[in-house]
Amino acid sequence: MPGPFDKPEGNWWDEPVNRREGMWLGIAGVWSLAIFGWMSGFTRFGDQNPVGETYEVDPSEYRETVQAYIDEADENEEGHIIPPGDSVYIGAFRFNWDGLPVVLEAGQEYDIHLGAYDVQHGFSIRPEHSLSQQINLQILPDTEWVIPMSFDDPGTYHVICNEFCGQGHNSMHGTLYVEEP
Ligand SMILES: [Cu+2]
Repeated sequence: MPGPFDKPEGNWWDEPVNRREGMWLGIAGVWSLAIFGWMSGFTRFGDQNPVGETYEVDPSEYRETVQAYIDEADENEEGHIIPPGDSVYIGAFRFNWDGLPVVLEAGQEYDIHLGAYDVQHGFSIRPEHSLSQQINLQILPDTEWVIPMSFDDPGTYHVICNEFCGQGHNSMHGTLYVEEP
């Protein structure tokens, strides 16, 4: 039996495609079309894609908006922010989060406003009981992203930056506390 590195015998490059080869080529063709369609469908159907609206905003202006929201908000004994309404503002900067920790009610829909003051940051939310479960969003300076979001289960949710943003990146952590209404 010839080894895999042996030169094949005869005029092997000029043989017609045999049935089995043709069948596999067909399967590969159909499958590549299927995953191509899947890729396109993934961005159009289902709830897996981030929604909401984006606005162009000056980073310093966004910072003022977040500050005004924090001034208006209440605090619990631990100093965690209780949003005054359905809008929650979060400002990412090197290397912390304005607007966190925040206390939210389970089951209520909030408009989460995300923005950055300096560079790109990542916004990753992970429930404490299952840290590998997560959503990941990108936060850009110059852009305010408003995302409707509600939490089904009460608990502690960690927010970490998952976009490398500088030397203190690994310490960029915040918390969402979701409580029973
Ligand atoms: Cu970071």
